[in-house]
Amino acid sequence: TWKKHIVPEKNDPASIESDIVHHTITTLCRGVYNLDKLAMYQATAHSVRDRLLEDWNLTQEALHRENPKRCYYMSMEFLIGRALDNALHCLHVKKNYNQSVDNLGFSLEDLLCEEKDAALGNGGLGRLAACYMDSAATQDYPTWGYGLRYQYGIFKQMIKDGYQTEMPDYWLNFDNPWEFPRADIRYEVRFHGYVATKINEKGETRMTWEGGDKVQAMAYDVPIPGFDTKGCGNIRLWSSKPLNTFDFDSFNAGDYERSVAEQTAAQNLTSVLYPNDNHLVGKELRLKQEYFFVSASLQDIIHRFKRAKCPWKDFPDKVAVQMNDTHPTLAVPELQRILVDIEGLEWDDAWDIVTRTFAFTNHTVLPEALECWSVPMMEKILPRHMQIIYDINLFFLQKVEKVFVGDRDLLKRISIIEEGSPQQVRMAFLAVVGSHTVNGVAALHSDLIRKHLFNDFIKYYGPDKFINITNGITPRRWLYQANPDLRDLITTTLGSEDWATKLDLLKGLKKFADDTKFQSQWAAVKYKNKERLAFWIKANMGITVNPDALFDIQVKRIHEYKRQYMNILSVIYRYQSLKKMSAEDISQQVPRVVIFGGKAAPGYYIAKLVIKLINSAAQVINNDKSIQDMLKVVFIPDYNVSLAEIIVPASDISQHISTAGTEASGTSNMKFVLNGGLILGTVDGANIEIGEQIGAENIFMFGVLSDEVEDIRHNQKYHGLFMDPSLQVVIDSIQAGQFGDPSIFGPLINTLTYGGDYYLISVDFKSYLQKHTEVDETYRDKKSWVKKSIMCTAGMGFFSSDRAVCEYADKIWKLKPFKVEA
Ligand code: 26Y
Repeated sequence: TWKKHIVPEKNDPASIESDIVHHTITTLCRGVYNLDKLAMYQATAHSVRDRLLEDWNLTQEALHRENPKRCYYMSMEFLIGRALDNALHCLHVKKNYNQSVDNLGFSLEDLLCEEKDAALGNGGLGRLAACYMDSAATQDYPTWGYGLRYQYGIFKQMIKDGYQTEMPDYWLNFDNPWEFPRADIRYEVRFHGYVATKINEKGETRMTWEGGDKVQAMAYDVPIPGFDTKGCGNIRLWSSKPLNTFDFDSFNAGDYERSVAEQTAAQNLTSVLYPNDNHLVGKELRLKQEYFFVSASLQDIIHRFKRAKCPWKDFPDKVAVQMNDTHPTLAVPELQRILVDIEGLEWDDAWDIVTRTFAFTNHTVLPEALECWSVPMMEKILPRHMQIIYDINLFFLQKVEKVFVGDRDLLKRISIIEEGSPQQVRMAFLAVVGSHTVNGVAALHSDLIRKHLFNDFIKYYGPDKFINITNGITPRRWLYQANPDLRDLITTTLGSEDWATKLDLLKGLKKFADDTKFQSQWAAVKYKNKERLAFWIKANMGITVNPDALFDIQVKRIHEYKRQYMNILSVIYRYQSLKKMSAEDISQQVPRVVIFGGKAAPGYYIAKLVIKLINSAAQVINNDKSIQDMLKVVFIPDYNVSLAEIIVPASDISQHISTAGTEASGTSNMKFVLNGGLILGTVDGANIEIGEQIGAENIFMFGVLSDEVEDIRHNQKYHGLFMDPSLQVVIDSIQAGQFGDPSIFGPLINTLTYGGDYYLISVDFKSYLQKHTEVDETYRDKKSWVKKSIMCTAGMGFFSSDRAVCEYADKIWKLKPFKVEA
């Protein structure tokens, strides 16, 4: 009943208006006479958050009371983006907020743009975690996310003279209404130190980890509203703080400065997100972040478990932990350590609990992305964990040896410790051994990890431990919110909004695919979205693009395996073809706008050169009057979640052209198709399943198959490269200086020539160009294009993250929805 006094009860525009004004005066301490957009955004956000809080409290209280089994999604990254618009939709109050904000003399759409993205992730893996939290909340699964509260999220990208430069992301410079600091929820985390033995209460000898340095983890909660439900989820993010107890004794006066510096170092632990995507740089600070993260999260989980006074053996019936890639794998030895060293369990009992608790999702097969940590580094920072990992490995290898007697090669291959100097801990193997279930993220990818990366493990465990759960995306953010006109058209056509939580209902659009009126409405929405993007490009970059042109988009992290390089090479080829045509012929072509976006890891030299080449090509092509605007190239700087919300709905075609077998799934492919964009892709990741769902006639696929790649590489190595002549002309033109000083691009071109063309650009180039021609021809027939576009959206039900999260809950977490009543 006390809640009645603080929770806003009315959602009519006048009540909302007074709540906003209330927050400007109290929360912001601002008079109405000096309100700017930012302040107005903050007051609005606070009033929305009040409305969320009720649901948050209801949910957490009910969970506390009933104590059902819960799942914890552990992820070093959550790429959430903005929260306000999403919350307004979830609470179904957007319309009234529009009016209230309008009455106060502002535009809600303007205010939404004031919010800084929560960009606590690199790319696909982090965005996937955010989509899964949305789906878990929407479907009332008692699931919490655990992560880190980085002071600086992914860097801001700026383009200077065509090159990427990086700036820090000051996302917390202003008050963040979407987090609740929990000053009372703090845990200590230890590093370094030494291992000793002690006798416990039962008189048994146990190891104990002593000494070293300690830092404190403090919790911040980010509420995750569910759509159409009273339930509200949560992501708990840890921030490192120096310990309150300042140990003066151990420092004499001369060491005072150093002791302060150490406090600062503690604080810096969670300062910055490592900006590498699919490439490990084995830095000590990163290892510390990983341990800090799992230690704080497990302490919190165990604290909650203990409140119910269940016996330890019931732990896996109350707790499921999903590890988002290997980044949280230290949770395996950490839980084993807590159970054996601190709680006094026997090794085997503890190990049984550990392996019934954890499950592990693999997101990559790229060797350079697989986490391996040097044993000496691990020994120094986490001495007790290193011992435990050795023991886990020893017991595991003993069991394997019993089944495969004398197979020393197998033991060497399957060992968690890789021999070498220095020795390395293979985190993926540790995660497999410590989990009951391992999953890949698309059908092909799961097949590949069963066939290669984890093949030896299948020999020992059998195949059932390794499953596939194809990724999904949340239809709320990626259609309902990002594409309001398409949302409304779909809702009117299907007669209800139910598709937003039951995405399979989209198949109801199929019967309208040939309907001329519906087609023209559908095309009009796409056109409007293209205008919106064209407007953004003009306003922010000064480049004019024509919304009648075919919008061809590739936005994702810049990486050699994703082959943005092949894309720009084909653009240059197109440019040269135009240059060879008569003015009359040029005017008959299908006009194209090729749009790129994405960040390169700051230390990834070749990826940065790709960005430079794109911008250099754009410079020449966009200013060449002779091609009559038949081709434009745009590199959109600082691609992030909120830009994606504008870019995705505006595509005619998008590109997902990784070398077959390298892209685990891809999720932007799903976002584009859901919004009626066609795709041009290789036979890789989720592209394959998208094709199966929407029909082969609605997808442009090309290139070699993943099981051909190995042989081709082998042949190239021993018999030399065959450079496709069409590719050779493109390279020649770059080397001739058509796009500026050719010496700049030398190292990039070498990846194709002397470098052995590892990602098979020259092999796929010809079929890639052919597909582009097919795309142009198909686009000429507007009617048939629109039909394909409708069939795309209509076939995407399967790729809802609701479906994916259900699969996790049923097959892995053994978790049921927990409905909160109002
Ligand atoms: C270890 C560290 C350097 C590291 C950091 C981030 C390694 C990998 C990553 C990120 C990986 C990632 O984003 N993988 C992507 O996951 C998506 C969600 O499953 C997939 O759709 C996508 O194909 C895959 O590249």
